[in-house]
Amino acid sequence: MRRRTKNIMFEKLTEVGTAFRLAGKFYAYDTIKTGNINSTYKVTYRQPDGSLKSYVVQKINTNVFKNPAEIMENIDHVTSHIRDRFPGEMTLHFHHTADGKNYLYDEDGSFWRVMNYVDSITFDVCDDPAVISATGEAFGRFQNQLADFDGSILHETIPDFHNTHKRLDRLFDDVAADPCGRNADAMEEIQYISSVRYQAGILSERYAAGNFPVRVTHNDTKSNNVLFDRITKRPLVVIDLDTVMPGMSVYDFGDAVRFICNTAAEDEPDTRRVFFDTSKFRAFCHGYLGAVKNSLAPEETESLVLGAFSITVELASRFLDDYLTGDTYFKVNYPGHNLVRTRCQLALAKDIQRKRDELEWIVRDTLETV
Ligand code: GN1
Ligand code: MG
Repeated sequence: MRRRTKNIMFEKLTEVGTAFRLAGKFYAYDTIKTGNINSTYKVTYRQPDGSLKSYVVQKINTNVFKNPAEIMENIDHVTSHIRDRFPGEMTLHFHHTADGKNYLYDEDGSFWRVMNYVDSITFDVCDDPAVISATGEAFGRFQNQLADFDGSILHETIPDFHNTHKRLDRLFDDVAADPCGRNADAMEEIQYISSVRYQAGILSERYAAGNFPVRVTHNDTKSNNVLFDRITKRPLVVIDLDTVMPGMSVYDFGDAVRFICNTAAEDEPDTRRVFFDTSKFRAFCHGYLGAVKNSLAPEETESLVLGAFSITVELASRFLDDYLTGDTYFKVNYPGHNLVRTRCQLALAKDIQRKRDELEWIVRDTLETV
């Protein structure tokens, strides 16, 4: 059975590579397991001169991205902007099919794209303050690079993606309907989210009302979305541009620290191991604020910690909503995975709440020193 799946994948990836006119002979492929939505593979070809060249092939999850061609248009706009304005900067390079498209719909209706593989390392967990600071710097620089980019030309690839207020409304609608009879497993979690519902939704409400700076944001600032040079441990390029859309900088900041400052994995089942590490927070702030402090508005610097709390509650509510409605959005590795993720994110949100004063102080102190 395994062998059969392997052969099917091998055949499929060969077919995709041919459509994108990748040179050489298909040599090998690996599945890249990072990511909760799309399927990602590293494929390697032997070139006529005997050398090996690798590519990243991705199958986009069209249940999540309803109109994936729009993602590719967005990415084209964003990477062209960065290439034009910052010629020395590395950007993602996508391949084209014979009819000039940077994507392929195969006969099953699956959506594929191919980009060059960048030899690099990524960090899912990171304890090195220099690397954490460099991650902050990379996302700060990304924000700066898009500062004069006209976000109105971008498609909203997932409507209301980080509208926490709406996400929470949807969660409580689904709690009311309880379509899979799973509410009983999550009473404590539902109650906690209900108790912070207002607080977690304030920023998105202010943004929706036009009372918060609109920026072009990445919207998925996990540390493993920055590629690093293996030797120098310096950032090379920010990847995963699928959700670049107008949004709030404080959510990009918040999502990054939500991920990188967690003392455990995003889906750690033992919540006693889940804390928000203030030293890592300081390191991230150093890099991020060093890059953007001159362009942030006062209401942004004042909302960074609330941004971290809000986006953490938002993600918890998305995991929980997916659990309650039958696990149709995020890939799950075992039954109850989404509930485990929810509990982990809520443990983290509670720790951010507990440490709020200290975190605010770190932000203020960092702003004075960078
Ligand atoms: C998803 O698949 P990945 O890892 O790029 C999700 C993000 C979540 C993240 C949590 C389109 O991102 O919003 O923060 O999982 N992406 C989408 O790990 O929903
Ligand atoms: Mg992503």
